[in-house]
Amino acid sequence: MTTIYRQRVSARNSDTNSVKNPDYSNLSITPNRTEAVSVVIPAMNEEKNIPYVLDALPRWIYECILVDGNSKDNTVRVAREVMPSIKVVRQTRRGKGNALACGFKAASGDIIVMLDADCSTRPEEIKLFVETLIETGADFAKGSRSLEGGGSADLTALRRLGNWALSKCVNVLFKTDFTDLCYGYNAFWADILPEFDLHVEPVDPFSISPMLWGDGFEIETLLALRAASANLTIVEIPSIEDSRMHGRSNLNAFRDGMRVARTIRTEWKRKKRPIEEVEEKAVQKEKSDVA
Ligand SMILES: Nc1nc2c(ncn2[C@@H]2O[C@H](COP(=O)(O)OP(=O)(O)O)[C@@H](O)[C@H]2O)c(=O)[nH]1
Ligand SMILES: [Mg+2]
Repeated sequence: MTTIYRQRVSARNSDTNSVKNPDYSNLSITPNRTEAVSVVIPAMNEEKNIPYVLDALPRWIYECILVDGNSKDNTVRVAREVMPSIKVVRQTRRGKGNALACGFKAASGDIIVMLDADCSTRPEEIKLFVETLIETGADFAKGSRSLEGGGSADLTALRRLGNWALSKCVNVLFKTDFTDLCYGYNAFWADILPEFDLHVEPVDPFSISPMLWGDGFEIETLLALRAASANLTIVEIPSIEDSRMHGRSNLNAFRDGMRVARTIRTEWKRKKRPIEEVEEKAVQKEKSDVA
C-alpha cells in the first residue's frame, strides 16, 4: 500500500463552514475504481508529441478528449491513428483556456483530468490525482511542482519567480495556501463545473478580440480562484513537470503573467461585486488593450 503525499489547501473563508472535510486517514492507492475518468488534452500543433502522451495514458480511463486549436500540422490525424477511440473537439475561440472549457463541456465522466499534449505532464500521475479525489472527497486536486516530490524541468527562472510572487499574492487575498498557482495539471469532480462558470459560445465575428476573459493561459488561475471562492475543498498533489519533448511553448512569460495578474484582480473583485459587472469590465479592458 502506497501512502499518497498530499497537502490540504485551506481554500475557504474563515467565516464559512460549508467546506467538506476530507478524510485523510488510510489514504492509499487502490486498483479498484468505478468512477469514470475523462482526460481532456488541449493541443495545438503537437503532432510530434501527442503519440507519446496517448500511448502512456492508463488503459482504465473512460474517455480521452483532444481539443484541437486549429493545428496547422497533423495533430488530429496522428492522434486518431494512435487512439481510434479518441474524441476530437474543435475549440470555439482561441487560447488554451477556451480549449479546456470546450473539452470540459464535451466530457461525460465523473472526474475530469487536464493533461498537456507536449509530454510535459506525466500520464502516470493521473492515478494519483484520481485516487486523491476519490479517497479524500476533495473537490479539486491541484498539481504542484513546489511540493516535496514535485519539480519542473520546464520552468524558466523568470516563470518560477513570477509564479511564486503570484501565488503569494493570491494566498494573502484569498486566504489560501497555494504553492503553485499557475500549473495546468489538475483534476476535479465534473459536478463542480458550474462553479467555474465557463462559456464556450463563439465570439461575435465583428468583435475586436478573438479571445474572451479566461481563454488564455490564465485559465489555471481562474479555475483555482473560482474553486477557492466557491469554498470548494482543494488538495495539492506533488507533480513533476518534464520539458516539452518537441516544439516551443506558446506561453509568453510577460504577456501571460500580466493576464494572470489581472485575473487575480478580477476574481478578487468578482468575490465582492456582482459577477456581470466585473466580467463586463474585464472584457472591455481586454478589447481596449487589443485595439
Ligand atoms: N487547443 C489549444 N491548445 C493549446 C493552445 N495553446 C496552448 N495549447 C496547448 O496547451 C498545452 C500547454 O501549452 P504550452 O505551449 O506547452 O505552454 P506551457 O506548458 O505553459 O509552456 C499544450 O498541450 C499546448 O498544445 C490553444 O490556443 N489551443
Ligand atoms: Mg508545455
